[in-house]
Amino acid sequence: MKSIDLRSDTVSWPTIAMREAMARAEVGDDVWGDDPTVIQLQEKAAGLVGMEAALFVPSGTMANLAAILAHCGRGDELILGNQSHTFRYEAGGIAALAGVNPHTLPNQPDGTMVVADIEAAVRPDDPHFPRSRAIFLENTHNICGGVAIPPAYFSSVRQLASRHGLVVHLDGARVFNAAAALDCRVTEITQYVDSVSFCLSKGLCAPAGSLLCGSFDFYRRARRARKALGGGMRQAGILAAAGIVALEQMVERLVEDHANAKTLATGLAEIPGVEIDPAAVQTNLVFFALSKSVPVEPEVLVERLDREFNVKIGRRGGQHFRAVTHYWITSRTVETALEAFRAVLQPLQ
Ligand code: TLP
Repeated sequence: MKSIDLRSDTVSWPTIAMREAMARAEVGDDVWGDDPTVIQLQEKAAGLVGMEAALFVPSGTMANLAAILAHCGRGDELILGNQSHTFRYEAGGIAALAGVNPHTLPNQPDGTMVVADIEAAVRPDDPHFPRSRAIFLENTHNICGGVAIPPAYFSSVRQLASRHGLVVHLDGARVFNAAAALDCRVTEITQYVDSVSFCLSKGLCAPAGSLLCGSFDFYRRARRARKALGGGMRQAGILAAAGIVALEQMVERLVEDHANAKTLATGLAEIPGVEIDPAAVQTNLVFFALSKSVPVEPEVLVERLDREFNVKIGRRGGQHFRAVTHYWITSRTVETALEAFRAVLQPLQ
């Protein structure tokens, strides 16, 4: 039996249509700009988010770092959330490789940073200070619960950034989930930012790759940064072919993942000792905690679900967990996963 893998949407494997497209893909050397399938993917991606150009990169982490390198110089300062993926989970590349000063502000439960806090964080022109250069936003916001941040917030940050001559980058690893949850076009969000990265390899199921999108000029700088980071790939059309299928076939269906996440959250809420507010689940990320009153240790829950029921969930420290729905998690598998949770957490009832 295949496992029910809820650790992340990154674990989703490519669809049959993707594998077929990969086998047929026309390829060339993309470092030389010769790969027709990569070019097609990049044009499609740029069009989707309403930008002039898009660059195919191996991962979301590289997309964000290439964006930093393209926007900022050494010693510049970047304003970003203290719960942002770039600050917390990208191996400190911002400092180690870009030489950029991270200026973190508290993320609110809705995934935003308070606009007045951002304004107050912008440095005056004084040789004592680093130069404020960019603002990083994230949508959906992963750690804040997979919440979708509406376009109006992006509009306010844009106005503030323009007043101070700052650029805005969006880590939109799951920006199509955000648009689906908000029932808006993705361009309603991306129109307010200078650059956006999004991932093909999460809910969209492609085996690898992200797109970094912005102006032609930004694209040229990002392409140089990608080369410096070792992210120039040769016959990358094999991967891009799966990405094209992802954009054509997997975006519209993300609402199904959100519905399954809601069912999972609702089912978990009915199990005594599981702490979760199903109303707070907006997309495909389900965060929950185990009350200390439950006589099951967190590591035992993870281990028994896996060993006895083939259900994998993410452990987030302490009593906290994350379960993520994606294409390979159907409404049936959600029910099976819930039965496993019940078997471990309420064996005598
Ligand atoms: N997130 C992964 C882990 O790294 C935590 C996950 O399982 O959710 N931005 C955001 C908002 C992300 O959630 C991720 C991956 C990335 C960037 C990085 O993407 P990759 O893994 O392609 O480098």
